[in-house]
Amino acid sequence: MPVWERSRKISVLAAASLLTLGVAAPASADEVEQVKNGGFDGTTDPFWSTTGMPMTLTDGQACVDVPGGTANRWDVAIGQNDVPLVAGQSYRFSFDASGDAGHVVRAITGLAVAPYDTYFEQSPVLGDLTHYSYTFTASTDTAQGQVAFQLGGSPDPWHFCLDNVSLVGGVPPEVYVPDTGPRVRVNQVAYLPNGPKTATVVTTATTALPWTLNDRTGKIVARGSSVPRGVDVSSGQNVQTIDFGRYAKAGTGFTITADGETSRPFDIGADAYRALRADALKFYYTQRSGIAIDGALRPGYARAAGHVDVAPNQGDGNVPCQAGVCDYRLDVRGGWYDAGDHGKYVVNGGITTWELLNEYERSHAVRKVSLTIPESGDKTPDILDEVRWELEFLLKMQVPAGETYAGMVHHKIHDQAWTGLPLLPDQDPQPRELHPVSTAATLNLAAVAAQAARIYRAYDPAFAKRALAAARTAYAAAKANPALYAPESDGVGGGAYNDSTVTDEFYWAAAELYITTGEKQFASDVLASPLHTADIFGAGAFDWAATAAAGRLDLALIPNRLPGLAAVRKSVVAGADKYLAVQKAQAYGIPYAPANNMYDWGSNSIVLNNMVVLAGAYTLTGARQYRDGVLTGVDYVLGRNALNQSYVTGYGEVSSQNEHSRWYAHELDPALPHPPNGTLAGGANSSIQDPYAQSKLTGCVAQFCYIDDIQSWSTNEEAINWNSALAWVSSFVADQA
Ligand code: 9MR
Repeated sequence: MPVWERSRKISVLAAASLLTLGVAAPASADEVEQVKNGGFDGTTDPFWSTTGMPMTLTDGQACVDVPGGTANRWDVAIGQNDVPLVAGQSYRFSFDASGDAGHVVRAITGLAVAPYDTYFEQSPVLGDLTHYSYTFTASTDTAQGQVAFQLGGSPDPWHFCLDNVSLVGGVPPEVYVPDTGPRVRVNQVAYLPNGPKTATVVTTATTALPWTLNDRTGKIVARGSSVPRGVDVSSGQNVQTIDFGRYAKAGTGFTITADGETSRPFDIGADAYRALRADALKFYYTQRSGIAIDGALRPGYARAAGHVDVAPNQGDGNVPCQAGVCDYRLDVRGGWYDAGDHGKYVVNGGITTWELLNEYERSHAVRKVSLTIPESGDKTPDILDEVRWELEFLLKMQVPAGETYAGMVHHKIHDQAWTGLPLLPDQDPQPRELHPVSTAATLNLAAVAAQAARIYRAYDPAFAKRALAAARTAYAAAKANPALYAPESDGVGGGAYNDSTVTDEFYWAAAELYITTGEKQFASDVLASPLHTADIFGAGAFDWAATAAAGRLDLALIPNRLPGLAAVRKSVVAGADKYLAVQKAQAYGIPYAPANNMYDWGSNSIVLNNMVVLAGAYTLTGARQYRDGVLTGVDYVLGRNALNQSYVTGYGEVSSQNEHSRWYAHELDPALPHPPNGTLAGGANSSIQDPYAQSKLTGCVAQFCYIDDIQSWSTNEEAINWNSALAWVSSFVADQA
């Protein structure tokens, strides 16, 4: 697991929810204080403070004048080291603090020595002296723990006082119970008037229940009986389903009532999907690296250009390789930040670019959608202008002619070490490094540059030519270096994106090169690939690591003359049939049922990508069940789920809004924005790799392995490859209206 912001936070919940659940409170062990002299009796020892920021004892409190003008929270701090922590033990971390109004303290428990992992953090906004208390469970054993109060990041100087610092071990662990609201679960955004409409009700009843559909005035406009479905595996809940698809009138503020519960409100209409199609794509402008974000285009989101060689950034204009990897430097400015971090990774950029360009090729209406970006108003569709920002970056990652591995592509470029949150892109002080080339990255460039060549030809023939030349060079280089794999171990300062199976990338690249050029050599490679006839539609159809379906879908759906296309198309329909069967078997209508009920990292994007296959089958056959499969699948992402929430910021009555991001870090700093509307959260992830999710969700059943907190990077990050799935599917849905 990459060493990144290891942190956890806990709100005070415990006793009340234990009672309502009827769960016995855990027996308490001896509670032991771990902090020495937390009351600052006569001295501030053994607390330390950053050089240049002395502590003074004032009325029995430790106070400091915090200097202004520092960049990061951790640049100035007070703390105590040598605090022991025992893995699995729960601690109550409490203190009294005051500060000039509106300033923030980042209170952490972490490691006092490199790599300074944070195990638990809270960032309360200060004012008058207030008592703060949190409970968390330690994930690591160490004798070198610390409690610290980080005070940096303010442009102006301010005053901070601290008292009664305490870390008590052996306290009862906290039991987290998500607030899931009414038991009737609906798509909180909208159902299409001419689409299927299904809801799920969580109930102890095992026989059919009456339900009503009420309009915004409360008038009953339809009624029926639900269908008992037994215990749903993905949630562990006993559920029934409600089919109100026969009601086809548009309107707003509908609700469903069943079993004494009334759902959150929803619309019937298509407007929301036209808005979502635009918002899901507008997401990319504010992910851009190397350009200032214009507040006139994105009110509330203006920020300075990131990584353009202006201090404290080290910049992406002249980036060296990691030690021993190469002796040249590259200008790799531009592109999109991958996710909530400041890294830029070719394989994830590749699949994202493919999906957005595929949206352009498959959904005609998207060509006219304005994304309010600096390029809006030129002759090129906005979606292509936005994708071009990434394509230019991907092309820069290719090793120049004359160098070792010329034509291959560097796997990624990111910080030398992980940074913390919040951190605006232009404030990142870390050195940037190019990581080794990989066969996977090289084939990603070959695939998307080939795809781009046929798409941009109509708008910019010179660029199309350049892209195709780069694609050919990359493909040849990958054939000459077919087994240079990005290792799992390369995960410091950025994600590993390790991948040691590249038959799928070879197949995909050959397919795109063939579709664009029609050349025999590429057709032969496609036909010779074992993946061409394999069943590639597994639990998830495609993602950054598994790209064969991108090739298969394009061969089936983008005009080309490959021999045997009938079988290719049939295979896509067969894949869609599998996802339909999975969807029908599940009472929440999810076209995803991973082995052992283990939801994968970024599961929302997998759910959506499986719907891209359903949509492909609809295009190929015109059979309504595939279209309905997509429309029903969307319900899950927008609120018809065990947590009763939409995973798209700003869409639905209750939606994710604290996605893990260094610059949309509103939860940590009220001066920063939430992610923009139309941002998709990664979603339920059974492996809950981050300590915060572990502290809340250990033992969670599939759909429940999610929490809308900025610290949960394994369940709640935002990412370019997840939003591309949302953009693709929302465009398809908007097109059905
Ligand atoms: O989405 C990626 C997931 O499939 C991997 O299992 C995980 C660990 O390597 O990394 C995820 O991608 C993250 C990347 O490594 C760094 N930027 C943020 C990405 C989303 O969480």
